[in-house]
Parts: sequence; structure tokens; C-alpha cells
Amino acid sequence: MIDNKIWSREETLVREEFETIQLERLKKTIERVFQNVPYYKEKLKEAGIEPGDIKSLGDLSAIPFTVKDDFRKNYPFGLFSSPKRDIVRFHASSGTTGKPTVVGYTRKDMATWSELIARIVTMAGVTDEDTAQISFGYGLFTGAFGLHQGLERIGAAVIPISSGNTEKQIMIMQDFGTTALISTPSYALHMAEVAAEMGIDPKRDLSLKWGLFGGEGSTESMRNEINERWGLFATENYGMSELIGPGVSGECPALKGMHISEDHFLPEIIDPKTGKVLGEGEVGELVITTITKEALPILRYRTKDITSLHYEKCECGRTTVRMSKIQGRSDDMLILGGVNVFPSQIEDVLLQIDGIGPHYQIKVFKKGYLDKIEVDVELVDANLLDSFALLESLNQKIKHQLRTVLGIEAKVNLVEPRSLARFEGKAKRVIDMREVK
Ligand code: DLL
Repeated sequence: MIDNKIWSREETLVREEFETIQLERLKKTIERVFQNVPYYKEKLKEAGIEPGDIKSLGDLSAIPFTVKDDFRKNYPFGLFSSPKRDIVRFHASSGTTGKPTVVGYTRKDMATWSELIARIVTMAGVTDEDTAQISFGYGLFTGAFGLHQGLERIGAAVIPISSGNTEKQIMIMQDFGTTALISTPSYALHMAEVAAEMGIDPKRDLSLKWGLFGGEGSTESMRNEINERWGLFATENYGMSELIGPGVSGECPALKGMHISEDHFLPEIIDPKTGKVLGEGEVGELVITTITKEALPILRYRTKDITSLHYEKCECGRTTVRMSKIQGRSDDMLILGGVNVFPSQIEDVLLQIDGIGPHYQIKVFKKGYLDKIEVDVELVDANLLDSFALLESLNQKIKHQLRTVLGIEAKVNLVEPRSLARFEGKAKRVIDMREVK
């Protein structure tokens, strides 16, 4: 048994208790969306399901999936189950086209979210004695605000520094005595490099004890390096805007997967090709049904994240199911410094700029610890290659559009007409040059 404070009794229920709560909440959720969301009512009716038909958790598999595209079709608030006057917060993340995926929270949802974060930060080791530096970007992204509320809820002192301005981050860390660092894993590694360049030895000069990392994938070797460089204990957590934001699951010190708060989320693993539900330990796509949300309950959401579920009781004393580290995605979404981007969104931006053709290639690679992209774009008119000034201005324009529309920084290479590869089958537009450790 390991020594780890548990925030809430609901993290230690026996399986039958979970199942009773889950069924009751699932029924209420289905009733709620049926009454309030015409889109869901239609979808459920088409599948031949009325709210009263759900009699056991096994009936869940008859319910149709929700996918990211359903958000696009219902942009901005069509999937909301609460009237706008009950919404107290909006957040958003990248959609599959130009429009973002919008999510909303009622007062009760905000309380649920803080409770979920209180659980994961407590399991990571953070207490009211800690000073937590939040180096996620504040804004529409759920990461910073989500962690913020839960850390305040447990009584930690929060430094809402946001991301970027890395030298200042290190200075604040030193001067304020930061004990917990909250960021993406790649940014934590980048910050460590900057600290070294500044002549800071974290083990000697800083007071860090805990690191809570999420929002993007990482490897065990990245974790080891973070622990080693910062002299802290790193845990990982997982979440998604559509489901609530961070707070869906988090690691305890046993480091044997991320505990899912099962009294709020019903997880399933499916075969991404057939949609068939898979068993414990089998690897597939994570599908989640939210069972306590008011503003935006979501039925069987296909996360596209590949993982597996494990139900045996953990050494930490929690009985909640654990999901293994995310192994990848079943779609082509890229996560660049925590910003989610689909190649199709990059294409949308490029297509609206005069002078460049529809042929492009995105190269993803590592610069230090950060994922970076380079976009090769074909010119329409080869004569442009003779004018440095025109080329440079087009290049700047493309970069500017990618930055303002998608929030990403990209190196842009303009290349001759017809110089990029053409494809007969599915185009391979993304070349991933990151080494898999
Ligand atoms: O990234 C929520 C979050 C913020 C979680 C901060 C944890 C910490 P989105 O911007 O909607 O929400 O992106 C969700 O990010 O489907 C995964 O592909 C990826 N992701 C999030 N956490 C992890 C993780 C937030 N620990 C998408 N490992 C998800 C791997 C992760 N991928």
C-alpha cells in the first residue's frame, strides 16, 4: 500500500456501488438530452431508443456514438442541454474545420470540474501546503482554468503565469518558491533547458516537488528526464474539452495508469474500425459517456485516443478503473505545444491564400523537446521564384494566417509548381519525423 491522500470517498467505492450510481446517472443523462437537445432526440429515435429503454449498463452499447463532427454540425450551442442563461463559462478547442468546438458549463458543472481536479491533484501529491505554477495557456483552452479552480479548491496557492516567457517562468519559480509545476510535458522539458542556460540548477536553486503534466502525449523516457532535470515527481493526467477539460483521469504515485472518475464518466474501449466494444486490457479507442454534466452531456463520445482499461484495485487504495498511457490517435490530429490541429485545418487556411496551389506537405519534427511543423507549399506561378520580395511577403502572409487562425507557429517553405509528390490513393500530407522513444 502506498501513502497517498484520497480526496473523495467516491474514488474508493466497490464495483457494485459504482454500477448502481452509473446506471442511475446514465438514465438521467439520456432523459436530459432527449428532452433538451433535438439533435440527440432525433439520433436516439433513429436508433429506436426511448429514454425508458435503458435498463442496464449493458444497454449503453446500443446508443449511437457522438463524434467531433456532431459539434461542427451543431455549432455553436446546438448540443447544449441548458439554456444560455444557465451557462457561466465557455471554452473551446480546435474543430475539424475552421470553427472551434465550443463547450459550456453551468454553475454545477463548474463545481463538478473543480471536484474532479481536486481529486487528480491530490492523487499527484499536491496539498494546501503547495504553490502551484500553472504554465498552460489561459484562454479558451481548458487546461489552465481547469487546473486553476481545482488547485484553489484544495487550498494550494496558484500562480496563473500562463505559458511562454520562459525565463520569467524560471525567475518566478525561484522567487515564489513554486513546489508544483503544471504544464505540457514538452514545455516542462523546454523550460528545463532554459533554466540550465540561465545557470539555474533546479535541485539546488528551486523547491519543486511535484509535476502534473497533460494535454498531450509523452513517453516514459520523457517522464524520467523531467524527474531527473527538475528533481520532482511527475504524474500525468488526461482530459478533453468535449468531456469537461482536464480532470477525466490522472495518475497516482503507483504510476500504473490514470484513474478515471467513474462516478462522472463511463468509459468503454472500442475497435476503431468496427465500433465493437472490447474487453478489459484490450487496446482500442476510448469512448466516454458523461453522466453528471448539465450544460453539455455527451453520449458515447469517440475520443480517437488509443488506450486500454484496467479494473483491478490499485495499490493506492482507489478502486476506479485505470486507463493506460495514450498510445496514439485513430485520426490524424496533431498536438503542437498543446494546441490541437488537424491537417485539414491547415489546408483550409492555405486554400484561402492567393498564389499558392492546393498541394502541400506538413513535416512534424522535434526541436529540442517541442514539436514543430514545417509546411511545404507549392506556388502557382513559377515566376514568383525570381522575386525575393514577393516570395518573402507571401511567406509572411501564410505564417501570419496560420498564427492568427490556428494559433500555431510554422516554418513555411514555398516550392516550385509541381514539385511536391502527387498521390493516387490517399494523400500522405503529414510526414512525422519525430523519433518514437
Ligand atoms: O488537452 C485537456 C487537458 C488539459 C488535459 C490539460 C490534461 C491537461 P483538448 O485541448 O480538448 O483538451 O485536447 C484533448 O489532447 O483527445 C488527447 O489526444 C490529448 N491529450 C490530453 N491529455 C493527454 C495525455 C485537453 N495525458 C486531446 N496523453 C485528447 C496523451 C493527451 N494525450
